[in-house]
Amino acid sequence: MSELDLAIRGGTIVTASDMYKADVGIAGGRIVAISGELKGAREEVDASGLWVLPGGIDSHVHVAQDSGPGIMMADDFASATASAAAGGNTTIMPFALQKRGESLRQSVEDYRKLAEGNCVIDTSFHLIISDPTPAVLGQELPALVKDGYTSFKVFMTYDDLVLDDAQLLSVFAVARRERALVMVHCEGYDAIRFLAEKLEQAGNTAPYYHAVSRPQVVEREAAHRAISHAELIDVPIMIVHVSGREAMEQVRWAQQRGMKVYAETCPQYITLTAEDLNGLNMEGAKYVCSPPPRDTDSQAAIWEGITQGVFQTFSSDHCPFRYESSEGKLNAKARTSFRWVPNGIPGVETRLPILFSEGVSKGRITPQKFVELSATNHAKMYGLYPRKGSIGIGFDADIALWDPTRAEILRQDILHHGADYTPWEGFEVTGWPVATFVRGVLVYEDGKVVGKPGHGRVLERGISAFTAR
Ligand code: DUC
Ligand code: ZN
Ligand code: ZN
Repeated sequence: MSELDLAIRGGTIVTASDMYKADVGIAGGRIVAISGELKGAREEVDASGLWVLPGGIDSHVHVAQDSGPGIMMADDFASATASAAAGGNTTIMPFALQKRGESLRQSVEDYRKLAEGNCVIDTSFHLIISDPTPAVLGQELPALVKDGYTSFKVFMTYDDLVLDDAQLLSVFAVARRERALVMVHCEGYDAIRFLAEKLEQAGNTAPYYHAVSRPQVVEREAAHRAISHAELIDVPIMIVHVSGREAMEQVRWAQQRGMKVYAETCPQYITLTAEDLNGLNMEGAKYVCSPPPRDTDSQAAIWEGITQGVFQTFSSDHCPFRYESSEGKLNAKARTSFRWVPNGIPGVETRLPILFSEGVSKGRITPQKFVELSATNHAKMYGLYPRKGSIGIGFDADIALWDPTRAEILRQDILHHGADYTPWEGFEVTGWPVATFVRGVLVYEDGKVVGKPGHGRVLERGISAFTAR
């Protein structure tokens, strides 16, 4: 008599370290058997010719996040998790945003209500700290870390979010004490403001000037400052969405000095350039994100960083706004200046095909490195390992069945996100997710999201494997 709920037969399992042919047996939502040939299961899936990957974990996405007056994100939890499932992902990690003057705990509770009952795949929240008051630093943050919110993001730019150096240091100190992981958005507030004002005064207001107002030096300076603060406090940090050569070199420099400085990069920084913001009329707004895409030298530098191990994670930074919308990219003020174009692009569904195609199919990285960058390291970095992030006995049965030879052309009309465009319209990829299972339940198959909102859970997390002392 079989105890298996599901057997996935004949596929090639890929983990961050291995690649081999075996069947996978699942019971109670977990992987309970891996063997040459498994006998008997209530359900069977034929994975011949396919790769059996740990489902993607996208540790940097924005969903239903407050984006300022009159601006709405294009995805709620139902659409974001459906889109993520269709892209071969099984967990996403969005941000619960503290608005200034608000309690962090309240922000998390409000955000949780938006997610619960609506997710197709699992989700887990980072925190965004915009107001590090004594109560937040002394009581709320430590309590929230204990409750499983073990990572938080801080910003070095944006009027409503920027922290000054003293505030950054105070947050870093709490992170050190609680062994939480701080994610840092490295772009310098004052320099950006200075440049943006000069550009506007000269009448340079088109979306392209968004990139001009945030050059690499602005990111490099902020990265160096964050690294210096981390050294002072002696705390590990994660520099998110590293866009180009200059910030990558800062991270590499810190790592070579033995510091625990970690880094993330994203699809936009290996495939797009600032020239994409230079479209006709307002078309460039479709590519406005921060930091902005750079140039081909920076794309090469990001690959250098990926292959040298400078980057631990490859995330989407999915931050979707509709283009043809008064609440999105084409809001009333956006035509008056790049400053009013909401920052962010959709990408949760296209992250894995782009990394696989540009990385594995083009011979830049191994299949194992792909798994490390897309799933395993996200789980380790953010305290979900060994529950998630690999194919092994005892792991949640979060699995993407992947066709490594399937060629597709990325187009808006095949995607499931709430945005009305993709920055990768017409982009050719080789390698495609054909099915996604979350805790053993099929949520996506061949173009269709079949999972029910509510199957996805909101997860608490443990302490990062990368903040261990
Ligand atoms: N930072 C992000 O991480 N995402 C979107 C916009 C931003 O500035
Ligand atoms: Zn950011
Ligand atoms: Zn982001």
